[in-house]
Parts: sequence; C-alpha cells; structure tokens
Amino acid sequence: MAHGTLITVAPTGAEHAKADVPNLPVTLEELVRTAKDCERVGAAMIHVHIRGADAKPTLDLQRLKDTVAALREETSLVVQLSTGGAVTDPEADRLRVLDAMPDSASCTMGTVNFGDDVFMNRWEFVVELHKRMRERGIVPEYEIFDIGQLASLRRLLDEHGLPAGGHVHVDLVMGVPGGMPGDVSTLVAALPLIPPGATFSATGIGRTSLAVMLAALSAGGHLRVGMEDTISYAKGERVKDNAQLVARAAGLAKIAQRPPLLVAEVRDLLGVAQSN
Ligand code: KMH
Ligand code: ZN
Repeated sequence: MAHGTLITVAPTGAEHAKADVPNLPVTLEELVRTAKDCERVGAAMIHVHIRGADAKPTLDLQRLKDTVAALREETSLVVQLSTGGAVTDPEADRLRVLDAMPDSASCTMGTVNFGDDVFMNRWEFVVELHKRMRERGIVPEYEIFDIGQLASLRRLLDEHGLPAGGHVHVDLVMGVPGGMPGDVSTLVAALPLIPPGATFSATGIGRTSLAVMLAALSAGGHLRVGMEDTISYAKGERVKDNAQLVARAAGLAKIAQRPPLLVAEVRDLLGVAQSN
C-alpha cells in the first residue's frame, strides 16, 4: 500500500458554465489563485482545462503556454494539461496541447458515452498521444472512464512500450453517465486490471465523489478532487471553492494514515522531472 496520497485538483473542467457556477475558476488569475490555495492545503498536481476570454473552453496554444508558465512561476505543483478538452474539440487541437510542454498530460484510453454526448478517443489517436508524449518527455496520466479501457491500456503498453518517465499512472474517472459507476464494487473490480506496478488515483463525478474517495483510500489509491468533477460539497450544499474539496481529501487521507504526498515525492513517484 502506498505510504502517502497524491492529491490532484481538477479545478475547472470543460463542462460547467461560468454563468451557472460563478465561483468556477476560468481566468488565468482565478486559476493561479485556486492553484496556490489548493497547494497550501495538500494538492501536489493540477489537472488543467483552460477557458477563453468568453469563459468557454479553449485549446488555444498560446493561452495554454501562458497557463503552464504562470502555474510554474506561482506554484510548485505538477502541471498536467488535459488533452481531453471538451467533447467538441478536434483531434488535431487535442494533440497540439502537448506543444505547451506541461509536466504531464491526460490520455483517455477509449471512447465513451458522456451524458448526451460522445467523448471520442479512437485507438490510433490514443497511440499518437502516447507516442508524442514520450517524444516530448511528458508523463501521461491514463484516464479510465470504463473498465474495458484498462484492457486497452494493457494493449497500448504491450504494443508501444512504457511512457515517458517509465512509470504508469492511471486515473479512474467514475460516475460519468455512460461510463463505469462510481461505487465500491466497481472500483474493486477495476483493481486487478490495473497494470502491475502502476499507481492509480480515482475521482467520483457528482454525488459519487465521497464513496469513490473513501474506496480509493482503502484500496491504496490516490485521489483526484475538484470542481471539474463535482460542484456540490454535501446534499444541498454547493462547493465553496476547490481548496475546500482538497482540504477534505487531505483530511481523509490523514485519517487513513496516508497523508498527502509532497510535490517532490509525487515527481519521484510519477517519474516527472523535479522543478528547478
Ligand atoms: N472534458 C471531458 C470531455 C481529460 O481531461 O482528459 C474529457 C476530460 C478528460 O475531462
Ligand atoms: Zn479533464
């Protein structure tokens, strides 16, 4: 069992509208502020989706580069850019995200129904992401929305080898309508399919957040929390900010005697180069 817990914050996502969720960080200033707050209470990695001047999701390369630079300047967090983007983003734009040269990037292991939409991840596209990340020394986090995608990950590693950094890290994204449910039995069912030697984190969408967090901690996994995944803190209570979710995760990790890992420990764990 891992001695400590990697806590990743996913503060924004591509799904919530600023008009509906006014405390969602969408500007660079809001993102940096939330990143600093979250680092202070136990986050070590940030999973980033950015928004344009209109607060809508964008994969604009210059904005992505500016975001990576600002987060590196203001925090020591491991900076992970989403290559998932929004369901409407074309593959070419998603591949170009890597040119912003983050420490890490997400790599979703298959196509999945996503609410009323489809989140497309063709096999050839997944392979291309994996290869381009390795060429650039960017450490992937393999996003798993359904259990069969773990079999695809095994195939990817068998056919195309280990990622940059040599370590495999998986994130179970549970409770998306169309993907695997966010409950204990599904998490337990996923465990034997995770490649040997790999680490995993888990996040539960919406109301599955707490059940998945507690199950992941018990199973020796790491945690992802944030307003990308849930905007309610408890029944009838909206999330105040991302730091509130990170603080709760850090508290539960301490109770589980698996306290939050420091950023330097996480860089070692994931095979991400230490920052200067
Ligand atoms: N926004 C979802 C369509 C990722 O960041 O890599 C995809 C997503 C996964 O959030
Ligand atoms: Zn994401």
